[in-house]
Amino acid sequence: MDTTAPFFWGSATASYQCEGAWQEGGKAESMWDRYLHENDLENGDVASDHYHRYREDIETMAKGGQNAYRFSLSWPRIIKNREGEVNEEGIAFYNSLIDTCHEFGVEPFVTIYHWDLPQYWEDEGGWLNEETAHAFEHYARVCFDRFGDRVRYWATFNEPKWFVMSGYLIGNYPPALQDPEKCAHAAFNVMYASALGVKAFRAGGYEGSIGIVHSFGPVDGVDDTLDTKIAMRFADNYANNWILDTAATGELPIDLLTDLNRRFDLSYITPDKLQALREGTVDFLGLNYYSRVLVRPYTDGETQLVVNNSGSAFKGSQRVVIKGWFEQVLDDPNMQTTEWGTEIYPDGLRRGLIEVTRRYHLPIYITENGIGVAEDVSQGEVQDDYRIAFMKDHIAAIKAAQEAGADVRGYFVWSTFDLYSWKNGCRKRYGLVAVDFENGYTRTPKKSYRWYRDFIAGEQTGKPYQEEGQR
Ligand code: BGP
Repeated sequence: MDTTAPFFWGSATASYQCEGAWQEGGKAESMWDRYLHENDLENGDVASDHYHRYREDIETMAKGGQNAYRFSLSWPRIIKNREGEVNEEGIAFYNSLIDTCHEFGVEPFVTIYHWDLPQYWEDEGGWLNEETAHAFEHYARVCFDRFGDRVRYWATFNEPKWFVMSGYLIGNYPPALQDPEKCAHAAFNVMYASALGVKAFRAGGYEGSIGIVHSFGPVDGVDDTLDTKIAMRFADNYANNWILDTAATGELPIDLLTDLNRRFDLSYITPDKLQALREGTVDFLGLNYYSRVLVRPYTDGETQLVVNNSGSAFKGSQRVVIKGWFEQVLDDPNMQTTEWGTEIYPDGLRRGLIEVTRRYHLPIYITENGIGVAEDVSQGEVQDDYRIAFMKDHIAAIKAAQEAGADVRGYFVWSTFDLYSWKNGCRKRYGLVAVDFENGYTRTPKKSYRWYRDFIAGEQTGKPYQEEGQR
């Protein structure tokens, strides 16, 4: 890995959530296009119109002092069909986006898969079909071949846990299944695909480094009892270890496999695939941090997974109970939460980073961190002091972890500008820059954008940024 690279202060997006242009440039249909259209749900057909405005967006990032842009490539924009034919128009679009990054001195940090599976693979069973893993390997190789001369930072997958659990267990994302056995199978195929992608990267001798991005939920327990310790281990396996252990060490957690093997047919986990996992370990970990996982022992009842996709009306309605394993505490009245019920807990990041460092000894990038809020963008600059406070507290947690030995090399705010927030729609805004979805998709930087710009300038000049009044 390049140890001379500067610390990355950037921000992040994902193709489906920001590009729009769902039928332009020879793009094939994605599973999200199909699912949202068929169910008549708010969709990303236009999203933030980044496909047409990426130049303005990258220029704004650069003016904001950001030196890296984490974005994802759209598989259905790049590969036309199951035969693996390349869509040259899609390649041209990303060539231009990558070149624009370099023109403005912004390092492209590229995620190969951020959830927009081509529908032509979903039609064949999607992540339940091992062929999809091989198709991913082909797609990844096309990306390395076509963009590898200008991209030095790659991530195979964004958040396997989140899209696999949501798609196959909770059922609020496509393919909208609620099936624990299929969930385990999809999870394995995704980790296998990731390892095949890493192996292809190494075999091709491409420059740079490759990692995976995980939705990091460090686990805390309500007390020090043995029952809580056991529940914490189950929760850690569920929330973190099947991704981090597998990607970093090449080994799935054996106690998790033992438990799953008692319930399900795992005969698809063959020795050759286990070997591929061992050979496909990553160079770095990308951690997306939104919140910790506070755990108490399982008491009784069926598995329950309820996610708040609606904002304050359903505040407090979230539930995570995995039968026989653990219950997540989401109803503590002392918790500070967002309107969507996500706990705000910066110290989880500090402790989590120290623990991940202790376990894996790998370089880490914080590939997403941010707060989703319903904001009025029609009244000039959004005064998002809450976002500034959120970023400050989390950056302070990262610095404390660095002092304790964590090798953190970058921080990416989610998100670069307002975009489509999956099942929450465009109401849930994370951007440093406001997008007026109702009025021509105009962009207006928020107060947090200015704060981040001044903060970065302070970091880069070695004169740490101080608030007005403290100078
Ligand atoms: C992560 C995803 C992003 C993004 C973010 C915020 O899980 O990688 O794609 O959406 O979370 O989540 P949400 O939009 O559901 O609030």
